Amino acid sequence: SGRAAMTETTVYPGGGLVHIKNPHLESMEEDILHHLDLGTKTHNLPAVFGDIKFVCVGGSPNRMRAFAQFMHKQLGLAGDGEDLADICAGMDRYAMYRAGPVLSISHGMGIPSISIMLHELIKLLHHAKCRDVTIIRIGTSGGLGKIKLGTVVITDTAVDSSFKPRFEQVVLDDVVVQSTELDKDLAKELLACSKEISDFPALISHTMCAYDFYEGKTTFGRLDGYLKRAYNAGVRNIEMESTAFAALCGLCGLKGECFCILPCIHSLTQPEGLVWCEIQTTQEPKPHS
Ligand code: R2B
Repeated sequence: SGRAAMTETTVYPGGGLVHIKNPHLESMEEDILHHLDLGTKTHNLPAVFGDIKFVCVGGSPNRMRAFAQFMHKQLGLAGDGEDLADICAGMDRYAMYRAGPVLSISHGMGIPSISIMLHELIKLLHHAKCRDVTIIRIGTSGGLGKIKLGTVVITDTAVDSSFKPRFEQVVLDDVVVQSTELDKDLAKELLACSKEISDFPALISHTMCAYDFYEGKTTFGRLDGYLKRAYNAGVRNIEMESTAFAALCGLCGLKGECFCILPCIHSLTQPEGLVWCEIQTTQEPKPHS
């Protein structure tokens, strides 16, 4: 299956370990992963998480719970998976569930929220000495162009609001720019997997990451050709986390991929003939079954 192919063909740099660019981490007496309610002194991280191979992240806690239950059943694990425990319940910020070698974690909305979660998740994988981990964002997004509703967009490159493959972050009083390339081989593997499932429309494209839902993402006010420029730059969907996700995965040697579903139930035709589809409900899409 596609899952087996993914583990067989993926080549991981640096012996497959997760690299942390903080030279002081190893000399710390204790590392508290505050928002995950985990820590190096309070938990035996290698024993609990050392065998994790896939990490799936997505916005909402309920969706990531449903995804873990789905994986539990798919992997044929003991029990019905209905009573999976939230590993991060003590902190009430993010929700984390595990199904065999798959970790399923919510990241909330937007770059600051996913960035906090990823910092702690990546340190968790490092402390746990996990090897050859693939991390996939399974998110929601708005679509650009006449794409069938429910299409899965597999991101090859995350771009910023100027359609550039970069993530600009303020680090103390500096603006640091990082690359946002994602793993293109993994994107192709995921597309191949989608073809094994009937009625699973999927495509590979650039994903644009906006900093805010109203000022950056919702484009009902954008009738000035911006969407056409985005489309011409190869963007087919817009969400709010992909550049941070791609930059952080790249920095730490993780194979990363963004995999966004268009939960479109409303569309607006632009004067240019482009269609902007945006989520208009609090109802999150159910994981594909
Ligand atoms: C998609 O949906 C959310 C905004 O409604 C945001 O997290 C995103 O990227």
